[in-house]
Amino acid sequence: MAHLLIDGKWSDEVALGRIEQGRFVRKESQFRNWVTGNGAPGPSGRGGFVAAPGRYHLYISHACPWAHRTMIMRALKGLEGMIDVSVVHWLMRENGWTFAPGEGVIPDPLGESRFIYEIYQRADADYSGRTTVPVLWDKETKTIVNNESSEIIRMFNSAFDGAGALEGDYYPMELRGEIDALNDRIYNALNNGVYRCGFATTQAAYDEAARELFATLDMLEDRLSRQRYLCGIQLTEADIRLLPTLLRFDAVYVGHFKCNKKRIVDYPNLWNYTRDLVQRPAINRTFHIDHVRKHYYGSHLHINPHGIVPCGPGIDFTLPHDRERFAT
Ligand SMILES: N[C@@H](CCC(=O)N[C@@H](CS)C(=O)NCC(=O)O)C(=O)O
Repeated sequence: MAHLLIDGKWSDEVALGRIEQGRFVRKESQFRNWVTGNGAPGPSGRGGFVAAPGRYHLYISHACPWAHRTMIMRALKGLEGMIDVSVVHWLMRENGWTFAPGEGVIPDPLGESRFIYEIYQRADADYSGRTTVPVLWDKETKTIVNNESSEIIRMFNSAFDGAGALEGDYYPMELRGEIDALNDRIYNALNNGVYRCGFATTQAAYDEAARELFATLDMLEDRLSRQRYLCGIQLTEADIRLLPTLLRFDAVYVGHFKCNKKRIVDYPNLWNYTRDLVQRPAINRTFHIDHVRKHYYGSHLHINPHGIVPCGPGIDFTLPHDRERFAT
């Protein structure tokens, strides 16, 4: 399980969230400032964080689905040359996320941190809380701008548009109501729903989470039988938030989190949709299935005490897909 900083000190206390009546309840992120085109404050937090190439640094894990969405938006918006990235080791044990050497690890170029918790200590010497990824760091004021992935992707979508980002609006005005409603349901039932299944400590809590999860997959399967993307003809933020969970589902959530009523490969539309998206070069280069498999099975020792990583299943994300049958 994950450890915590308490008053700036690394502690053995453990909390990815809390358990209430057997139910897993995720804790909220704490740094909530926004990068904006002109440095004005965003929907929360204070201003002063102007979008400028080279000013911000992103700390991520390739295993983490929340970090994954920020990497997808960064790639789709052409921000790879403007916002550098550090990648942690896949194994998260008693020191939280680390920069231990390993395949695909990119060390911290700024503070030469060994652990992600040091980034939080540097931002706030008295910080208490989880030390999660993703983290968006401001090199100029030397602090964390934001550690909430849903907000980081929102700012990446438009803040850098005047600074050379690629065209494309993944949260267009006319679809916001629909995107927000989908995000809500997909967050509770899927993105966080898989964790609610995997970390439940009572049968009733597990049953409730599993029921919501598969009802939501059924709903999405139906929706995607009629249109290419969740909101119709256009790829949106809702798709970007769904995809990381779909990409991890059969490899990890089916076994490790007991989400095994059906697999994604058993849903023809969801499975074709997953391949349609992951085969795009910008998205493909953000997906590292080895980090995913080794992280979950190796790190959550409370549900997999020996940390054994299973040998399968083999999943072929390169198979052709049939999604071009829809108009775009
Ligand atoms: N609400 C956060 C959640 C991020 C999160 O939970 N990240 C996990 C990895 S998948 C983490 O860093 N856990 C470490 C910990 O809790 O100590 C977001 O969406 O950015």
